[in-house]
Amino acid sequence: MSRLARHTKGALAGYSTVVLAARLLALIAASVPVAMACSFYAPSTEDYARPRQLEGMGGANGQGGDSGVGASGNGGGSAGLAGEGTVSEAGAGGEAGEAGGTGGGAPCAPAPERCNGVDDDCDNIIDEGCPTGFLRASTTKETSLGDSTGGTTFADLCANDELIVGLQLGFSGWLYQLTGICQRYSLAVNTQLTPWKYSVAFEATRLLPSHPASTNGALQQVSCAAGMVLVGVHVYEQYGNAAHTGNPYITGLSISCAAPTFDPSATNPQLTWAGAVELGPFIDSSFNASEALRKDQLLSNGRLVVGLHGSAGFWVDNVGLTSSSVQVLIK
Ligand SMILES: [Ca+2]
Ligand SMILES: [Ca+2]
Repeated sequence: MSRLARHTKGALAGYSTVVLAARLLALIAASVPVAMACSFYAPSTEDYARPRQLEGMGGANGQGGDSGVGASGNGGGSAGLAGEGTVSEAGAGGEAGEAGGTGGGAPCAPAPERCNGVDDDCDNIIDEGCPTGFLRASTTKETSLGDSTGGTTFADLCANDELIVGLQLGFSGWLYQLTGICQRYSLAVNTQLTPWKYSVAFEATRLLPSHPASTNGALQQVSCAAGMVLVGVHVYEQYGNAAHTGNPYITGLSISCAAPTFDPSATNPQLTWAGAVELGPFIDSSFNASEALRKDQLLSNGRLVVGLHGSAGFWVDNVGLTSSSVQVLIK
């Protein structure tokens, strides 16, 4: 039944023809602004959640009726009914909104927290106990290799989010320049798997300062395979005579590489590695295997190379690794 017909039916009961005519006129006068007001109003989803605002509109319509003449009192009352009708319609909308709210806020059923982007255990924290990044610990200068003398010391560090992944060597009879190669690393997350799988991602590389700063030596970069980082260095020293007197020189060099991994469920997870692979030796024409003395610096598991140190003058006197451990940050 239309609003106007509904109001007319209610208004007809118990009135004479004259009174009815006057009341009908009052009803029409009162209903027009209500209909106009409603025609401008199209409830939105947000309005469904605010039925009080709609009640206010109904009240305003009723006041409009009071300002009329004659049967203004009745008109006001009818307009009030019309306003109530609007509120009733708005109330139906409000119920629909509540139904939607119930669907979105289903009771949380606690389950063991997993790394999946969801608050499984219902403590309002998403993925607590899951990896969020890496943090390098303090650094240690490992024993340097090489017995040549006369150079000045140097020490260079990669940035906190970088690891040494290789060396740039400058040979000219023996090692005339050394440069570290740093590579950025970060936490990678595969969200296609459940639970999410975490790993180490590698990005851009850059060179540390060279020692000495300039060289006539032939440059070559020796780097670990993709996904692997430096965990050791091995130098070959040669003396200029069979008695091994005087100053020795570094005529060859090898590097050891390993792939850093981590177990997020460990008590204090950190980057670890196993099964180092040696690359080299990288040598110059003066290298003589029968004369060369090998010296090794292989880090222990959990230690990674984050810088180089040593000494150099006209050539490289000795080579040292600067190591650190890398903690896996947990939320
Ligand atoms: Ca949680
Ligand atoms: Ca989770």
